[in-house]
Amino acid sequence: MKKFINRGFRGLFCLLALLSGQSCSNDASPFEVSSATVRTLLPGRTTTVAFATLSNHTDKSITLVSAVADKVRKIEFHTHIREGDLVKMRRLPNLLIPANDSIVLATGAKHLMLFGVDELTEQLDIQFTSESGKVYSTTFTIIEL
Ligand SMILES: [Cu+2]
Repeated sequence: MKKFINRGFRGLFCLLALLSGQSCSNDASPFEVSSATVRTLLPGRTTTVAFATLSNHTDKSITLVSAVADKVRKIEFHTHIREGDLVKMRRLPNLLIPANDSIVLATGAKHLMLFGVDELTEQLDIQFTSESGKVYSTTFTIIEL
């Protein structure tokens, strides 16, 4: 249902763009990051997490294989798995966003894990690289817990 609405809105924007004489291309922003936040560092800590909604507006799946940011030593893709009563974090080799779909990185689910963070100010630019070598530059907002 959500997928249908998203497509409907995109179609509407496209139609409006065409009516006002502008071009309409689905390739304009093939990969979109929204609600992108990084939790501020706790005192004495250099590890934190980042959440976002990652949207793929293309007809092919996008597989993100790495993420980097200035002043961050390492960024890993993580997920949570339940083992009996325990919930553990597991590293994922990549993040796959299906064609014309979104994935949500959230508490207790998939997330970005940031290690060796020197400092966080208001924003953090994170660059994702896909399996096909495309680089996507995104901006995350720093939030308090
Ligand atoms: Cu984690």
